[in-house]
Amino acid sequence: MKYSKKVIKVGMAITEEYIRKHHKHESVKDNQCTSSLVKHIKAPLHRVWSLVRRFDQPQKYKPFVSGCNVQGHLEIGSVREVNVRSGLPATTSMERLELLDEEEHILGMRIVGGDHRLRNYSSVITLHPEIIDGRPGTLVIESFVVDVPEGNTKDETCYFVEALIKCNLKSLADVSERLAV
Ligand code: A9S
Repeated sequence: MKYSKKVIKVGMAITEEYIRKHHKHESVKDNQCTSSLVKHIKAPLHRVWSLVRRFDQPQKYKPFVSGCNVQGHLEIGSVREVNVRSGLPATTSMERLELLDEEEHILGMRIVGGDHRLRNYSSVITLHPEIIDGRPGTLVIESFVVDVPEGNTKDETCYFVEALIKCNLKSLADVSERLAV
């Protein structure tokens, strides 16, 4: 379906408002980089959220994750140990659940350890209902802030993390749309 320029303009303004409201990472330092990515998924919000909200099972949609252990229950402060697939520049990542809002469909996490180079990484993912081609869809916005590692530039770091998040969101779309039975 071809959307008019006006509809696209309104859609972008709404997305910008969501980013202003939920994806403002406070006090981004000069040695950090931050960005946000948007994905339109052709599946109803409750189905996408059922995958995103499982802090204890990121492997449900994240292609680079082979497994995950969480001590205790799914609550703010829970820390998960993420096992990473071979061939990536890491084997484990310790990640803390910072925010889980079941009403507003917001999940926030912070990386607190691991044998990788992403220091002070925190991310927020938000889900927003939308209509795509006349059917229930989900607008997903994911933003992050992370230290620029020694020896890398801000652009390289942003490019690296954005590429990973794009893979995660593509996989989230594939899994959500496949579930649409
Ligand atoms: O998992 C996420 O939500 C986002 C990122 C950027 C995860 C990155 C990663 O798990 C690798 C994919 C292994 C890449 C970590 C923690 C470090 C990496 O170098």
